Order: sequence, then structure tokens, then C-alpha cells
Amino acid sequence: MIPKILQTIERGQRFLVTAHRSPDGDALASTLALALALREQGKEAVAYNADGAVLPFDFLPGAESLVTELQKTEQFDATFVLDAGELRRAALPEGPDYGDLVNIDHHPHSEDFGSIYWVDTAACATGILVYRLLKDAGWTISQDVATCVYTAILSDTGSFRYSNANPEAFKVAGELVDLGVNTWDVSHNLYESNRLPRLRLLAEVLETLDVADHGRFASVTMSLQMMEQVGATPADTDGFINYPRGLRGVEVAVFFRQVDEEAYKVGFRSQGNYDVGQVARDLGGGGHRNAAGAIVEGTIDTVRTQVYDLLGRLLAD
Ligand SMILES: [Mn+2]
Repeated sequence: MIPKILQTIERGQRFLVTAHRSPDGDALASTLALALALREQGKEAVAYNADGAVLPFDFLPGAESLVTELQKTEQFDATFVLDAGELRRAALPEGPDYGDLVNIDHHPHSEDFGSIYWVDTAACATGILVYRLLKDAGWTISQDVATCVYTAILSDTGSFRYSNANPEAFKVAGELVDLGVNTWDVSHNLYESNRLPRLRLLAEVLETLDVADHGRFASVTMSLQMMEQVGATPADTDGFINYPRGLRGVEVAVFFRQVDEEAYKVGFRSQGNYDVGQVARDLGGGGHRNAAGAIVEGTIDTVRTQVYDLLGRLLAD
């Protein structure tokens, strides 16, 4: 796939680079890494995300160039959709001429869209795929691009703690440090720059901790009211699921996050062999074996019952 992608880049001049909305570190950093690299090659690259450079990723090189809207009359020779899982998650507005669609992803079950489909589920992050592409192209990798790729890897591997932190993740991280990445600066920006509303919200959310199934299952819940009370935004909840997940003995952790009067975004994390990706798909969502999510309609009581039933069956297997 890489030669085909490089051909597309060579033939074109103006590109759109995007990822899924509500971007995580991998989505945003991959977008910026590829957009910056294209610009360094003299190409025009528009970096787009409907939700913008959400905190704490606003420190990334190129973040200031990210746009949240596209003109109807825009034309691109090709559009790179990164880390999206499904095309609709990129939230591309109607109107622009997007040219060839290039799907670059590492999600299992990534939707088969685009004239070029490059999905490698062995990659720890989409940022790694972007890095492979740039290396194969023989382009010089700048410190800015390296910083973005490093952030993508750090984010998606949970700072090299998750099982996807494979030898390639460590090897590439080493190469990126050689290219001048300031690792302390990235870590500080990612993990030690909390906004006060986030910590206040965390305190509220931890109060809801519910442990069941002899300690093998734990959940936390957030209501819209809690968020409003402390002046937090949905982005402030990123990583909250790691608290129930980090409880000793827990196999499956869930975060119920209210997104509407009667709708909850349900995030799942599991340890080992429990496939929460399947649970999420049963609920109309998607994700990986150990990290997945879905939006479920209903009150907190009906949503909880539905989710607990499915998880009860999963944990009984
Ligand atoms: Mn990713």
C-alpha cells in the first residue's frame, strides 16, 4: 500500500488530512504529523478536525494550523482519513471535492472505505503507520514531525503500559528521541497540565465508583450536571476510565458518560482475553478487544442494566 500512497502524494498538490472527531492523542498527532510532513515536501496540506485541537493536545507542533471547518468549494487531490475506524467518524462536511480517499488505520474492523485502504492492526498507533510512510518515502523527519509521532505512540500505548506496546513502538520511540523529541516536554504537556475543572470533575466521578462481580468489574458514571457544576468539558473526562481499570482484580472497567438527556457514551476497557470490542459492537459501537465504546440510549438505570447484562455474560464465559 505504501507505494500506492506515495504515488498519490507525488501526483497531487493539495491534500486534506483528518482523523476521527473527538480526537485522542493518536488521531490528532497523526493528522499533524502527516500534514506537517507534506508541507515540508512543498505540498499544500489542510489539517482538519471538527472538534479542533482539544486539550491537552494544543501543544503539538502545527496545532495552530488545524481547521474546524471546510469551505464547500474546497478541492483536494486526496484526503487522508487517519485512525478513524469508520468514515462517518471523520465528520467530513458535504460540499468539498475530497479527491481520492486514503484510509490509514490500525483499528480491527476498520471500515473498508477509500480507494486506498491501509489497515495494520499490528501497529500500536496510526502515528507509527505515518512514520513508516515517511521513512519509506525517504523524507527527512523534522523534530516537529517526530514530536507528533512520539505523542501518537505515547498516547495509544498509555505511555508504553498497554499490551500494544510492541518492539516497534519502543524502537521507533528511540529513533524519534534521536531526532530531537523532548520527551519530558511531551509528558509534561500530556499528563501534568490538568485543568482545575478536570480534577474537580474527577473527584465527583470517583464518588460513583461501583464494583461488582466479586471485584472483577468496576464502573464510574458522569452526568451532564456534574460537568456543568464544575465547568468541565467532555474532553476533561479523557482517561477517567483508567481509575476503575486500575483497581486490583478488575477484569472489565466501564465509564458511563452522559452525552444527552437520555443517552450515554459507554467506554469499555478490559484486561487480557475479555473482548469488550464485541460487547461494544452488540451495542452498535466499536473498538478493539481491550478498548471499545458505544452510545446507548436510555436513562442511566436502563443503560446500566443493559450493559451489566452483557458484561455478566462476557465474564461468565
Ligand atoms: Mn489510534
